[in-house]
Amino acid sequence: KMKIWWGYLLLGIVACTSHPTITEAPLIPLPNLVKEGEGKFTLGDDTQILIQENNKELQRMGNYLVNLVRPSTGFELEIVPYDTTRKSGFISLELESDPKLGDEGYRLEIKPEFISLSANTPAGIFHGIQTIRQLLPNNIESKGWFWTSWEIPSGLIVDKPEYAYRGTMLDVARHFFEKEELKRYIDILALYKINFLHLHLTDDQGWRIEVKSWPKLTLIGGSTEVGGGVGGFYTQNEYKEIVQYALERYITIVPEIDMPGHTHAALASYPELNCDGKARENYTKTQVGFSSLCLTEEITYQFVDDVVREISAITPGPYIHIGGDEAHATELGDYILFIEQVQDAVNSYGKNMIGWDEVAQAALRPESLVQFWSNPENAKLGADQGVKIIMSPAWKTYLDMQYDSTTHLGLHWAGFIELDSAYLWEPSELIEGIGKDEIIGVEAPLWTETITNMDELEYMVFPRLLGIAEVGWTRNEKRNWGEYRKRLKKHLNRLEALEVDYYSSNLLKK
Ligand code: TNX
Repeated sequence: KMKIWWGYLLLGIVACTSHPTITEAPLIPLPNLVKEGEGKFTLGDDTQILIQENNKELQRMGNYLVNLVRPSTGFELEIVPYDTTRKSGFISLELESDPKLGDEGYRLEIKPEFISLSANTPAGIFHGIQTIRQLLPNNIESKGWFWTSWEIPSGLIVDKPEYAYRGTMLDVARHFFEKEELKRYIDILALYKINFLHLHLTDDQGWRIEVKSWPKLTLIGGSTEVGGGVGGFYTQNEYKEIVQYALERYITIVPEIDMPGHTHAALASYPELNCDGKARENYTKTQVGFSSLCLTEEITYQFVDDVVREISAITPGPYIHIGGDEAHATELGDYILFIEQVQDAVNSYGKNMIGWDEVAQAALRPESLVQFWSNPENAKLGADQGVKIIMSPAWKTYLDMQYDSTTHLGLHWAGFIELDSAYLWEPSELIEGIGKDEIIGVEAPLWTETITNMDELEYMVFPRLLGIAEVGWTRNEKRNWGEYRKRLKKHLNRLEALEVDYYSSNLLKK
């Protein structure tokens, strides 16, 4: 009798953990084409990863896959060069040239005998690996060894993103987050095919990045945070390590140095940046809009140039974000001239400028980007100048907005954002005159006035960000809240396996 009971238990475990068919697998973001096949592929200790010889990036992707499955499966997969005689028991990673797949797309074929993943670029291969990851049982995410049959349902996926820029922002200025916390966060972002992480490195309450020519910025400006905690900052080496870690996951770091407002931490560090020549006291409250660099002093422009030069030198990505928001303490005319000068500085170090939507009041270069957050008129001014727009409407994408009136963290100045609201929008249909051609993508910012640690971050970000990741990746016609809701419900087990403290919405309970 006991034997039969154990047998049922085992069957039960196997049945619950693997996805029955590929179309029933709760993939997020939803791929743009999924076709069912017959049977399933089973990952085993003897599965080999076949890669093109002499391709370093594919080699690295092979290693990434090996490391990904090792802890939970206990398998040590072998990476071998292509072998055309091999007919089964492998996953092949291959670069090809198929215009349909674009820069980040991939083609994934799963058969009982083998899995074949191909793309035009290593980034496409990486996204395809994330799909394989989500097709495996949820416990592939667990840190410890787990007994199950590691099955992947057969089928074909041909997929590519709708928008080139799919980002999120973390405000490390109001509350500081450690390097290792960022790495764990980056790992989770990669699973959802997010490819930009914008770091809001400076604000009134803190300066979080070492600038060698202005050392007091971190010494004084980095020494506290909202609420009076000890703050912190990244040395340039730590920052480079974060950038590299992200790069290896095809995530570009966008560093933001907010100017000319939101600069109180700099004004506290150096008296000469203030028009009255007096250093300010560190600020640990949350009201903003009162600070400004002194735009009439030459030293301010030296400061800006030094900061932009040093940050550009340690940022391989193409963008430097210069903030430009809520400069209420600056005259509009001065503001415009200042933004144009900062743009020149950014360009002179080989980078393109991004600014919050207010910067569109200045004359922008076509390679600059405008990040829409609140004023559609500004977004239009940007688009009229031929500049592409990043869509971050506060009332849809601000991850610090409360889910509803009972949420104990966050703010609600832009409204409450439940899971359905964050999902139910299309970037190209938000502002009249700003369509697909004007939009580079979407970004969901997390401001951290009320967010003090990773648990709180996870509660506000997950699972809301998954919906926004899908808004950025999946074609509008394919998206449907009712269907997404069911998929997300099934997907929650994966977040649990990842030990993510997500918000358990009533919308997912029925
Ligand atoms: C507005 S969005 C801000 C931030 C705040 C945020 C809080 C933007 C460009 N500025 O300084 O942290 O609201 O939600």
